[in-house]
Amino acid sequence: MNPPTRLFVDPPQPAQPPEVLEPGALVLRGFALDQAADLLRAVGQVAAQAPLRHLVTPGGLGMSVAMTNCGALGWVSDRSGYRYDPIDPDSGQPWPAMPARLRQLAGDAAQAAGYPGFVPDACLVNRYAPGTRLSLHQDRDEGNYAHPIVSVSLGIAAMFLWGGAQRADKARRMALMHGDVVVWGGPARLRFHGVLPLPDGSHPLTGAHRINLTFRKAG
Ligand code: MD3
Ligand code: FE
Repeated sequence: MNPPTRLFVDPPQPAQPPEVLEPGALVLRGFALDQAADLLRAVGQVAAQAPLRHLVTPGGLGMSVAMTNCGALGWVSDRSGYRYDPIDPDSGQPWPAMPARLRQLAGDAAQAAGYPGFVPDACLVNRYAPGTRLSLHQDRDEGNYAHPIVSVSLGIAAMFLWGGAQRADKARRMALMHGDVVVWGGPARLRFHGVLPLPDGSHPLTGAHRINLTFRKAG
């Protein structure tokens, strides 16, 4: 009999050819799998300099996702709104530099999805604990929607919600597992999307968490 935690660990998924979700959006299952431990070490170094924190929305509520950033720009939210900022408001210092292996992975994934020459200047680190969710939203704070967004999922699998151009459009559900990379660009760039509450579980590399990295060209 396996120990109970084993039941929540995703089976290893070898890298697979890109799967088209809709024009402009591709999922690369297992693309980051062989680098996952290195990526998580790099994220740990970022979080040692710029600790994960629960940002406040303009409405005054604390977000259930814990966030930090690396790169020249970081996404922040406070009572005044959402923005990309070169300075970590908690420390008054620039965000930690984007580790080369993170930038490289994002560029490689974008290339594999048909977006060559993607050089992100922002990497948002989202950490989900059991029960953490991200409600439906669009990513509209970047300067130029011509650039894709690259998303890397690590740790406990989550159910991703992927909607349409309008908030009310019916959303599809898709499991995003450890090592999966999704690239969203072109006509899919402004899709509404979100994440259902994270289930309980444990992953050997992240414990009771899911870590999602989103790479953008924000400036
Ligand atoms: C579809 N993060 O940080 S990543 C976010 O899993 C965000 O943490 C989620 O949404 C997460 O803004 C989802 C997948 C994703 C990222 C950007 C998108 C999907 C997207 C941009 C456009 C359309
Ligand atoms: Fe988003």
